[in-house]
Amino acid sequence: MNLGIVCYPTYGGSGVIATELGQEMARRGHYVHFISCSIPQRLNSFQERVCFHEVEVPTYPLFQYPPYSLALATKIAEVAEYRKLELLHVHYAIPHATSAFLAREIPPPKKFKIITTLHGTDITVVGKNPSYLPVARLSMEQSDGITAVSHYLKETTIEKLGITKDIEVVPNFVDTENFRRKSVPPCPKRAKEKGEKVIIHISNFRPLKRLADVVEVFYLLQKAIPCQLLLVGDGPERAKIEQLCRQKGIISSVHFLGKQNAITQLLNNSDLMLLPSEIESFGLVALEAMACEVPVIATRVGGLPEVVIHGEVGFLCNVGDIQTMYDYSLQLLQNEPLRREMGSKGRKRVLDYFSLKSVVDRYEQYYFCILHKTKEEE
Ligand code: GMT
Repeated sequence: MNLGIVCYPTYGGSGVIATELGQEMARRGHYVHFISCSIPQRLNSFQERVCFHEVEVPTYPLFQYPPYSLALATKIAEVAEYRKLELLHVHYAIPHATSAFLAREIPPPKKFKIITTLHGTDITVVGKNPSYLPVARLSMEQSDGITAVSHYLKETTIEKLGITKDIEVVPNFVDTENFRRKSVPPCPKRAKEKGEKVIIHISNFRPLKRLADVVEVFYLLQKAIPCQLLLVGDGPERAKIEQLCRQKGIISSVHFLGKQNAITQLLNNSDLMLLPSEIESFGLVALEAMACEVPVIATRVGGLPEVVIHGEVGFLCNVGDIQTMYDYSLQLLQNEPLRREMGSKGRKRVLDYFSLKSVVDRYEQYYFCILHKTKEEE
């Protein structure tokens, strides 16, 4: 089939999932057209049947905010017409689902079907905001299919947006060939040489990731055992968190690595992942850690309990409960057999429920189901 994929290109789970999905669909013989404002971060090598279409957003002094949604709609319409798109899969509802709907209205008539995948904040933060809600609801209702990455997100979408259309839950996935336990160069070298434990956190450093909680837990941990903290990613909270680490006198044990591509190397050098988010519709980084046999301590919110099974592959705590996160972290870091057991159960869980092959199979079946749906069935 000729498949279009619209996503955000930056670091972030939705862009990663969209890219991996498109690349796997191309390996399966489909023609895949990525449409985005710049090349998706994980689309970093040539692949047969994969093409990238960049959306240019012209500016004009009158525009306080350049209208990306309109430029995207125009680009979708152009790709749909000239590349004969049969299906357009948009990741993250706002504004992608709206641009897709608009693009289909642009003459000459277009028949491509639209599938919208909800990733989380497109519903839980942005979508339910009164400034966007009516248009988010309209765009979703106009999609031919909707998927959500967790049961939590499906229920929330129904409850908060009053969507009446069927929502298929298709979880996120990870490439278990790439994300696995493997021998990698040590990092940070000093920690490895001294046999210190390594704790990792990966995110886009937005307030909802609660970076300060990571620092507070680490502060207690480094008083109890020799350890270091890897902070991977970047975003609005970074300066504040660096300042917090200086104030607490722990800056020399905290590595602010910024955005990184070598996630598997970093995970393979880590003993524990901390993910204390205020909300998380899925938590793709937890899955990546589990695939590399790294136990995860996360919060009991959103879709995280569908990913991290408490007491099996890590532990779940209430949001902001630093003491419990610390207790579980210390328990794991001081008990290597338990840490390893949870790590291997995490890997097994990923292989059983979240492997690239099985989840892309589900997307592919869903694509065909939507393509073959007749008008009467809609
Ligand atoms: O808004 C964000 O946090 C970014 C968004 C994204 O584009 O990656 O993250 C959401 O989608 C991911 C992929 O499905 C999920 O793993 C994240 O849990 C989800 N973020 C939130 O719900 C906060």
